[in-house]
Amino acid sequence: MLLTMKCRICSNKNLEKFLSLGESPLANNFLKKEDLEKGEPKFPLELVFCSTCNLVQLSYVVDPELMFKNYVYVSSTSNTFRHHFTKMAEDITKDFHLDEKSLAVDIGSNDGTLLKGFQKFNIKVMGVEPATNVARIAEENGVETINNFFNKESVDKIIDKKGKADVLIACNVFAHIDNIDSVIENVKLLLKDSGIFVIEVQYLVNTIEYMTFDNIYHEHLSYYSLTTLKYFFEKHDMEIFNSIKVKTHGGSLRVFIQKKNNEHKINENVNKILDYEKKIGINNMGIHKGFAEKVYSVKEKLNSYIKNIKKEKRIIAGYGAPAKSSTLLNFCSIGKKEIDYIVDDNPLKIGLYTPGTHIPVVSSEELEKNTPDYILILAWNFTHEILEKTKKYADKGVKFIIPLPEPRIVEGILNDQ
Ligand code: JHZ
Repeated sequence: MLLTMKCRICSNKNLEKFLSLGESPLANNFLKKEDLEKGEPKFPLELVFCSTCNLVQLSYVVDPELMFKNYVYVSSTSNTFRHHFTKMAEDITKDFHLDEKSLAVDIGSNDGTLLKGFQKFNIKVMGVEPATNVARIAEENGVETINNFFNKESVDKIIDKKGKADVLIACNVFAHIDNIDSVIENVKLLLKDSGIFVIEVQYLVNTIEYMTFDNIYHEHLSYYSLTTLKYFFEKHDMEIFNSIKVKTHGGSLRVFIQKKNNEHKINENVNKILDYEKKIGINNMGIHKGFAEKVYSVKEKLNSYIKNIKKEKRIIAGYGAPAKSSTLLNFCSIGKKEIDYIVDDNPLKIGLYTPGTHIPVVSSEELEKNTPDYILILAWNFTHEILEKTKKYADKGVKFIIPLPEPRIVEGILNDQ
């Protein structure tokens, strides 16, 4: 565990702390029954702001080997995500005229869901995934995968085997990397001069506006705005030529980057987004302090809902055991006294217990056997998909608690679907 002494993007040493979510266990560190009494490492979870490049970042960095070598998250569990990645591969293939000669490389390729989408168009692919168990699943799915972090060794191996990349993608990994400067040097090595680098990151503006503070956990070291990304890529002689907003994880940015002075014209989206960020004051400590205050009020409201429900001796189950549920549950001190069990459809999580709060994670059959009065939707980014799946319980009178942006109770399928 290292104390981040300076900003990872611009080296500024005067970082200002604005939010503390206390000491928290590692969000994906689900426990086996026999390990429940052993004690888990906990690390501070607090955010600091850099007024030079505007990056919001964690003050503590946990060793990535502890977090990513054996991983329980797989991209393919939700239909929403499978569809998102399939469509992303299709859009990139069409927009950038990829063909059988093109090579697409995915950094943090997980179980190969995104690369499968490129394979449909006969595009050559290569995944890079540090988690051994997940890389194996990708290989079994027919997606060639290097089981390593994205470093010089992986890059040399890819160039050796397949040549340089036309498209390099990193979805939900950019926020996870501490030494981001060295990663970009490797990106530049692997990318053809005419190639494009595409990243998806959870968008700081959405985190603030939709109060998705549970996305703050040790895996996510950095919380990006386009303003910070522009600063960062310019420092590395690269340029952002387009950016679009996508709905994943409560709001993310897909950002398209090229080596400086390459063929793609800068799309007007880039300035529109940058202007909006300036307008709301993303470069100003005020917006971050305001966010922090709201975080504490969401905690209070959620706790009071749960307290009232438990006073009436009602049963609450959770739906979805995402990494972010660890932040929500630990920060709000919601544990096994409040939640009887959490349903998750990912077989890697079933049979385990949530980090810190030790709530059993079970399959959806439990809903049939032990039907609750309330379901707390912890994977709120899939609210629609989960409400569809649990419709028969809603019909029996089960109610649903949606925790964010502000806790509310609903009775089933939402009108805004
Ligand atoms: P989901 C992951 O975070 C991990 P998480 C990672 N660290 C990261 O950076 C972010 O993504 C961006 C379950 N579920 O995707 C599956 C069902 O069981 O929001 C998952 O456990 N049934 C890489 O973990 C969880 O919910 C369902 O029908 O916060 C969702 O996790 C659906 C829809 C979901 O990511």
